[in-house]
Amino acid sequence: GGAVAANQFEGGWNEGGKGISVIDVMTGGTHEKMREITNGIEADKYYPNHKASDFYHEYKSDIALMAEMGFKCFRTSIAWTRIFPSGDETEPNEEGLKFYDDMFDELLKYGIEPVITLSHFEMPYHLAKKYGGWVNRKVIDFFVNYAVTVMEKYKNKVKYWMTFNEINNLIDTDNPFNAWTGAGVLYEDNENIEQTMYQISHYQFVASARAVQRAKEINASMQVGCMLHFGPIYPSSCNPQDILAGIKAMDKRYFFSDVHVRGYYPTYTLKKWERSNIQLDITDEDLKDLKRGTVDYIGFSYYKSTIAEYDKIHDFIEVQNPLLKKSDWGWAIDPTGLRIILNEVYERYQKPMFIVENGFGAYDKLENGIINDDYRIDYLRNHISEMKKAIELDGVEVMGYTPWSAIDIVSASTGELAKRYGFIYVDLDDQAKGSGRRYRKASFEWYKRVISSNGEIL
Ligand code: BGP
Repeated sequence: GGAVAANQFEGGWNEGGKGISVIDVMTGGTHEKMREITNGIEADKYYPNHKASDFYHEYKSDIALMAEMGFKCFRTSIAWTRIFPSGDETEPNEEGLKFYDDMFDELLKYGIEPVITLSHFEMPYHLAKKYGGWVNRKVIDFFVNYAVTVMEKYKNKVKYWMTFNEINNLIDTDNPFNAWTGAGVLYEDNENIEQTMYQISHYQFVASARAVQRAKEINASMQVGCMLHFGPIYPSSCNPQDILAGIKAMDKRYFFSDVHVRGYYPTYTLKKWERSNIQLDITDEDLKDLKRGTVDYIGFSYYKSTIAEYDKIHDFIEVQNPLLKKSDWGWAIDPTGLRIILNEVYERYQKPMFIVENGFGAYDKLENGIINDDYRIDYLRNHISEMKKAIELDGVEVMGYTPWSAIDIVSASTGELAKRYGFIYVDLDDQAKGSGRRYRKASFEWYKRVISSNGEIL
């Protein structure tokens, strides 16, 4: 299939009763210029997610194009603010529920299985402003109310769910976008940022665990996954210190999947909290929830790999790989890294793996209605080949593959529509100017054959 996220795709940011989300106050940026988080909507600023690719109005024709490629599933998110515009209401917005009801019916009409992320960088702005976002334990209940409402509503249309998109972004506290898009939090300079990050993470772990338990009560056949960004972090040399640096660097990622999958905090984290004197609000009930609400599968995004080099002050620093080619945004192209991460994560947890993002962002060119994206075909062909080796040679259980992105959408990090990932080109530029017409790229026909041959014809 293919993947997108509501906030990067739908547009219709204030239609159908939808409330403002944290991404709706983020202006457009570029590879060089950071996006800005404004205080509310400022009249003279440009917000790319307001219109995005306008799927909100184009969904029937876009889904018909996905069906033409032969999609068996389509990963997207439900925009929390379409269902609970402010986030703290008790009753849902019926217009929002109807939009997804109609959209899921359109997918199922073609036999396309919806795969739904509950929170993908688009939580209600009101929860950030009034409650401080996920630093507030109350947000757990608001999230669970939202999750239960949609799981109940769509219990016979959606079987596969995920809770928090790339929850492990939170650990990189030096990028303010991670806490803002992932938790509605803007760190203050004078606070203990690391303590706040772990507290936010804890509340999201508890919220995820409660959602998993409620899912099973609603429909026992539901499968709920976690969602992380995964990629190998290689040691920069065969020096044992660098090897250890690589292992400790991976703990940044494994911390999140360990809690989601095993249901308790790993010892390396407890020791970290002890030596950093991190005191969290964790109740016995929370710990019981974590244990009872472990996930059914591991959803993850794979784009690139990185390198860790021993550093006596920070344990390790991440450096670029001189042996790998990079995308125009500097992301290392490493298909073997996908096979490596599939092996390492599967052997760690023995849970089914779902690659819910894998793709190549590029400046595609539309010339006379043609987009020749052979570079994207190469990237995907090589990654699918490595995925096949992981399945056929290494015995990894891979339950699905939904490349990012089914169709051109707004980039999360830069807000650019020009950073294109889709099999389908959308004729809009970074200021939402253009016909909005859809064009099949070269990769569209290629991927259609990949799907119809179930990966035999690459
Ligand atoms: C992941 C997100 C997606 C998507 C992707 C590509 O972080 O889960 O939302 O955006 O990365 O990144 P970008 O859009 O920044 O190029």
